[in-house]
Amino acid sequence: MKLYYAPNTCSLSPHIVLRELGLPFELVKIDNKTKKTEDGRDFLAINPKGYVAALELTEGQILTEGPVIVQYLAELKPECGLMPTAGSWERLRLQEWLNFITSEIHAGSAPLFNTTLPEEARSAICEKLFRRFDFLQQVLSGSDYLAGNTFSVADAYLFTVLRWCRFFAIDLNRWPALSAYMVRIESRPAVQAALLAEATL
Ligand SMILES: N[C@@H](CCC(=O)N[C@@H](CS)C(=O)NCC(=O)O)C(=O)O
Repeated sequence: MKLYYAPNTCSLSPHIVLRELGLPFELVKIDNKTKKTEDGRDFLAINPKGYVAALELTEGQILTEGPVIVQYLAELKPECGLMPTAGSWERLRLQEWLNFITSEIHAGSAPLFNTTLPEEARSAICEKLFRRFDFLQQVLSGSDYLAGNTFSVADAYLFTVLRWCRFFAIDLNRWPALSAYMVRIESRPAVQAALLAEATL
């Protein structure tokens, strides 16, 4: 498998999951501005949507959309327990988390990367985002992980998008359970290895 990624983006989530599962894979870096791969190929020919993450399967298909990629990967090695069994209530809860992260935190915070955003728009985005953080603070005050008592693909994703707060000058210490969660997830060997490989440590 090949993971098309760009440092400091949402592709870190499937990257972490690949390492947590101990699956063999190759990393291919994308320049998100030029849409070229590091070996000079046109990324738009690989993923016409033009964004990471994209996973090239051994059979040649390209799978996109981070929340779907991590579910595909976890399903390859169910014994690793990164996702509850299909058909269970716990699986639905996990999907509920993935959807919350993608729509409320990922899409909810990504506009803050735009440095020309007027202050009014930034405040409105932060006001809504901080309500989501308040909710996460409540949940993570009573649990080390999002779904159940163990690390799951949802944690790889939440860690990835909350990490962007450093670029937005948002101090996560305002939500002590969230900042403790970030330290907890970052200390995992697979997360350390992914960060090191992307050279963003
Ligand atoms: N819906 C996609 C969104 C992916 C996405 O937002 N990728 C960003 C990085 S976090 C990107 O590559 N943006 C570049 C672009 O849109 O041109 C997913 O969840 O995988």
